[in-house]
Amino acid sequence: MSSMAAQRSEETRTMGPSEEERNTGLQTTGAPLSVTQFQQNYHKTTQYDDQEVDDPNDIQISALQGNLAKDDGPPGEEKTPDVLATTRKPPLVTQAPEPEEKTTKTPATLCNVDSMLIFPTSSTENFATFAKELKEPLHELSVCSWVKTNVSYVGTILSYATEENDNKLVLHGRHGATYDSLHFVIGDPAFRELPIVPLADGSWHHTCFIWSSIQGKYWFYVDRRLISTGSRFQKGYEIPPGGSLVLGQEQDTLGGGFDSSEAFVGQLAGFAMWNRALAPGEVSSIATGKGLPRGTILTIADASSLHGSVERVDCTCLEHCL
Ligand SMILES: [Ca+2]
Ligand SMILES: [Ca+2]
Repeated sequence: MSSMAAQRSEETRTMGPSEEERNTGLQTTGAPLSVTQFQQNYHKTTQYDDQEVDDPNDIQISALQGNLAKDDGPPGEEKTPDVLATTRKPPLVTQAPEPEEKTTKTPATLCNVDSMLIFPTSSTENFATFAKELKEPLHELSVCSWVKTNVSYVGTILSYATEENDNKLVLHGRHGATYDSLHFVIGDPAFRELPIVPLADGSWHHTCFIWSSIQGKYWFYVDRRLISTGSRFQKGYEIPPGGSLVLGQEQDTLGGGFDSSEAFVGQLAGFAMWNRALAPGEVSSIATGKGLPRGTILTIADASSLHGSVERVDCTCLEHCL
């Protein structure tokens, strides 16, 4: 009970800007919640045990999108900060942008991602597998990754199959599904449907999928905001070791049975997995580029077998991955 209380206390802190957020200005478009508002919302989100629940706040990461937009903008677009513009002689209207302006980029801040994997098409040839296996049963897990997709759905980020059940652990969406959502499967047929807004908008988003068999709960974070949570989800269940873990494709047989409509198309960066449920502060730490909390059991560096057209780009900071 005390750990639950601690968990709630941690969650409370994530709903409004932390001191760090206020200092860095990284967050946020939503107005901070008062304690009373949060308590009301928290109760709202926790009463739906069998359904995913959207966070009552409109989840945005305008700061990150703004930063990335500076790097992604079309050539020639004005990128110089105002402070420099005022000290520099204004160019003639007909002049091309001065080359040195392109060097005045915002310093990279979203670091410790290690590398990025590019899944260029929905071909079932495209996937990545790991040099390591899961060696111990999982009673808790956290899977976090930066995700960027240019299609209107989120395909399969991860699938873990065993001889007994091809859907022991799956994080997947599907092209052409009735609802745009992600399924968080723990031991098929048990799953939770998660909202993908705002994931499929062509920008980078940080995601964490967390499950605790001990508490029978799950948490889904996007850009360090808890956007879906619930209980009575596979309490007491155990994910067995020794199965087949695949990034980018949904397995219907051990290591195969892929379907192009479930393939991931886009980029994954900084993927990592833990055999424990990360605390909200740890999720924030990863999502703000400060590093991976202790105890990873797999990282993107272990995804050493790239199949089909999957490519790896080594990049310490997300801003330098593309
Ligand atoms: Ca499957
Ligand atoms: Ca399938």
